[in-house]
Amino acid sequence: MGKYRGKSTTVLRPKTTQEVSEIVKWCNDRRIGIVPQGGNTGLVGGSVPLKDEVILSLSNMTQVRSFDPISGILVADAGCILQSLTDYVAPHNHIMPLDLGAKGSCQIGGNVSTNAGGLRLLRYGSLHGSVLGLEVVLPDGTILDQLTTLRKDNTGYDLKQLFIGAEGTLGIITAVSILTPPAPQASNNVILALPRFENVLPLYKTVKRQLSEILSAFEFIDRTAYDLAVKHGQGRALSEDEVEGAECFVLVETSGGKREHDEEKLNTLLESLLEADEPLINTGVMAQNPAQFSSIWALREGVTEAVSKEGKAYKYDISIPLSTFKECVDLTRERLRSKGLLSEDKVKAVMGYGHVGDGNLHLNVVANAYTEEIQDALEPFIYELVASHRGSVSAEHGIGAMKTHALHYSKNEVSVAWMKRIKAMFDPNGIMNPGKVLE
Ligand code: S2G
Ligand code: ZN
Repeated sequence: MGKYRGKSTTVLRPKTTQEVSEIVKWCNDRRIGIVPQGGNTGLVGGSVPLKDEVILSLSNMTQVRSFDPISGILVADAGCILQSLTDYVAPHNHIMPLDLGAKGSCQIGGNVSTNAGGLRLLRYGSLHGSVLGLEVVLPDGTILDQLTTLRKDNTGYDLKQLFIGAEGTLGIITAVSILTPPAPQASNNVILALPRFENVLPLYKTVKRQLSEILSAFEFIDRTAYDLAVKHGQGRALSEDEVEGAECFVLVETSGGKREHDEEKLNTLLESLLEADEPLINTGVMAQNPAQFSSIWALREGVTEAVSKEGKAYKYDISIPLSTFKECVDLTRERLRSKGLLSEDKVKAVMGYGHVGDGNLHLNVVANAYTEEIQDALEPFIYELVASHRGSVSAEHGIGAMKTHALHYSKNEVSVAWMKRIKAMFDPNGIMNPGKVLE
């Protein structure tokens, strides 16, 4: 995004856990700050130095340590790129339990460290469930080997959970043991054009009921986000007249065991939606082949890239009640308009897209430049809006450096105080990703 810039004299690229351990011990003894860095695809500045910290890159740790094609349990170095692991398990008819637009460069260690959500959480759950074990180098250099490949292990406190989502502030994840699900025999998707956003909720209810176990993703894109994705060449799933009059779009993916069975379910769903007295959708297009399946996904996954090509993005990754998604986007747009900031030369677009099934809205404001005027108009306005709905100021992107001051909107004082005690216990010298997550 070109939003976070650090100054560091040194990047270290260790090849083994032992080397990571020796580096960390050296830095800890000398109070030298460390920024652990994976694919550097984060969106809240979590992997960028704030002062002169050493960057410890995991990019040279890319070994797959083991894979059991029966259980689907994969043990891999933290620096393995998500797409590489997807390609590794595919011939064994398995998939990774997470998928996100940054898969070509994000690393599994960073995914776990940020508890990345992505596009498959609705079906395969969060990394807190699919991660079975971790190998972590603690701030004093100690190697914490919890790299179990056990589905069940109820022996004492589940320490690994502390590092999932800790954003490198409690230690450096050097290897991950993760349960990969069997690849669905058949996947398909449809893109639906809706006349009004209000239809998303009843549509979600209908789709869940009709597709039930084969539903694997339910994503929405508002019209502004759709037009931007098409403008920047991120796929064109619908024709002009199919888009006509649509206020937002929904991408539904199915993953099941039998293509004919799943397609019959999808066709029945589309027919029932279109034949209803008051149709919830204007139209829908179902992928007829792998290329069209990818093109429909490219539209949703490509919004991030389209936003970055359009301008400077203020990204608010929030969890709020589904019924308030559109209101939050509209209130933000009105806020900017009331401040005289909604114009081609200041704020070009305000849009919403995201994971309906997870209650996760990606509220994005695209500006010509990052300015204090726009920042002040957006914050704390948006955080207060989220807090008014008892939502989360960070659904999946984490806190990083961007939201340390906003943590209190979603976590009470007692919770933050105990987080600080845990941080002080693991990292008394404060060398591990300083200035991130906690103030
Ligand atoms: C998504 C990716 C980052 C963003 O597309 O689901 O999590 O906010 C986002 O564009
Ligand atoms: Zn997302």
